[in-house]
Amino acid sequence: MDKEYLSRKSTDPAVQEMIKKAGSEKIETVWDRYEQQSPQCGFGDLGLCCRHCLQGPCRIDPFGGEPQRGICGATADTMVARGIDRAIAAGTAAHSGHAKHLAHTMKKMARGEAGDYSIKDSEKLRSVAARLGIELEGKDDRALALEVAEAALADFHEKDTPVLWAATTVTEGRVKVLSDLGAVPRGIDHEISEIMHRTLYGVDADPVNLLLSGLRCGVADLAGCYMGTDLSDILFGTPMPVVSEANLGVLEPEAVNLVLHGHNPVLSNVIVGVAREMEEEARQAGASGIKLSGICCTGNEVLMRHGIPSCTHSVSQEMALVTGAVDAMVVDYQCIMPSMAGVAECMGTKLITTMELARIPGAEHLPFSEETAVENAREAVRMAIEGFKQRQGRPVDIPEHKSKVVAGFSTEAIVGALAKVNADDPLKPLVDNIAEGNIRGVCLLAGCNNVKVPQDSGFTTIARRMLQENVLVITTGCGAGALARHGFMDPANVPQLCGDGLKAVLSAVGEANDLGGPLPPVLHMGSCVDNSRAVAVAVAVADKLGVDTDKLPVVASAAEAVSEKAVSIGTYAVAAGLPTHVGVMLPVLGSPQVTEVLTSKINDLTGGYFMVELDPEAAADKLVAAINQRRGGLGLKL
Ligand code: NFS
Ligand code: SF4
Repeated sequence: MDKEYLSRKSTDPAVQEMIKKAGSEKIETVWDRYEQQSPQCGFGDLGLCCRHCLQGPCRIDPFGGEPQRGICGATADTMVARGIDRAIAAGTAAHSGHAKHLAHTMKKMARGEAGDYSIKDSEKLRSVAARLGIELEGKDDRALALEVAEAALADFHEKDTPVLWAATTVTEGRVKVLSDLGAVPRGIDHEISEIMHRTLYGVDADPVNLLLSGLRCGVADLAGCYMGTDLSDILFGTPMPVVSEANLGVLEPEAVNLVLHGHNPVLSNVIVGVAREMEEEARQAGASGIKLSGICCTGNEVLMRHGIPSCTHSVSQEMALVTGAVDAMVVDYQCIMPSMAGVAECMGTKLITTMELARIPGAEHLPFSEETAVENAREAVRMAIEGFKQRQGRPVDIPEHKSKVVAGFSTEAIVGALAKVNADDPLKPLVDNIAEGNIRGVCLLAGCNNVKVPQDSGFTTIARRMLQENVLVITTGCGAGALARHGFMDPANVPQLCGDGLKAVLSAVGEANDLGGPLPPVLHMGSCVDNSRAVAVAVAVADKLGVDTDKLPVVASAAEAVSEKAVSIGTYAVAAGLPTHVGVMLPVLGSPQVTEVLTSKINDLTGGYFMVELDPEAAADKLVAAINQRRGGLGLKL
């Protein structure tokens, strides 16, 4: 395997080492299977195939030849709009399913049925309850938590009033814009289910009407994400800055390596606590201790709250197993490749599924429930210790690469850090620096690593350019993972990465907080549901300036998107009025009408729009141009 071949797969040197190893040991990886799938179907790529009924599959000639309609008469525009709607619904179902799980956990906790959980951030509980319009007077935390959990669960079904987690989380102006468009959701599950209905055989054929319901579902996705963040913060604590590390080099050959992968902190958070108590058991088995690390968004959750290092992310998840050093990997749900079971078997790793809705053939299943959380977590740690014993005598290959990471930038942490600069008016320093141009704007880098993009290259290229242009970069999900592994969260790299204006701001805030140096170049805001935190910051800045979010010099980018969750997040970014870049092909280009709506016409309605740009340098140009245009609109100097 030559260098050029490897750098087309991943730009992470640790991952490259493991791809080489996988190649020499004939372990099949995601990149091998991508080659086996190539060339991929052009109809599918463009969104021009339909399987929504049993008369299909139908497809449409993108070059204007026959056929131009499906058997039922559906046009390219109808098919593409239906397809993208279903992707938005699936993404929304995932985020809000995660939030619903937390709501049930919180309800059980409040009723005394889940004794392993408690309220970790009572202040956040009170501020969320107040935002929802719940009366606080005379209520203790438990009673309030029950009301918040019930309000959360009530947001799922159809009701006469808007979804609370949507209507109370955006600016007042935005509520008006979305109401006028008919894009305020009335129940999260209701919007998902309505999309399944209208995209059924012979229901909605009007592309614009379809897209509008997709937009409304996207706003429901914001609600699901925001709820997920709120409830996690209440139950597990609101993240504050922590120092940690990222990349495969965090694995320790002498320790019990237990990797946490998936999304929901409801299990992983308990494992973190339990593992600390079980160190002695690990030492008795001959280990130096228990080394926890994370993958994907579960990794982000435990990094943000506990400083647990990140192992790797998304497309390179198999590579963690290829090290041979992982004793057990505990997964919950979402973004876990089914192939993990095969690689785990090859390497002698225990792959442990825990959730009823996410079982993987070949994995061991350890049923998890909130009522028995600590007991289940202990069992998982014991399985890892057992795995460690079985590993003895087998070789391991742990790449030496790892980067220092300062993470934990929740909205509260950012406001807290700014309050050290101006206690009376924390947002003033941020707003002033934007106005003066020390900070040109804000860019959110979010989403996954896609096998079609050399891993991390989209994120690092865009981040580099943004930082040079003095754009404040905030990040979530596997994008945050990418930037963490490449040193973008190490404050020592501020001088070489950031332009002068941004450098001065990061240094001033760092100094005011006695950090002994600047804030890191890029701020890690958490998992993908925590894109809600980025919305919260944007809404706070907009309210402070007295404008709506579509006027702010704020942009978003999912340079290496994979999951349907990225599509639903992109949709709410556009609904909030943000220019939103996607770095891979969306399956919409087969419909000129849908493409035009999403990339331009929607701009007249919400002020946001999608930009599809596969070249990250060109994408960076477009993002900077969009920021400059917004600055112009606010009368700020360029
Ligand atoms: Ni987001 Fe997080 Fe990663 Fe993509 Fe998957 S882990 S929820 S979907 S792959 S960023
Ligand atoms: Fe074909 Fe129409 Fe059925 Fe889709 S819904 S598969 S276009 S007949």
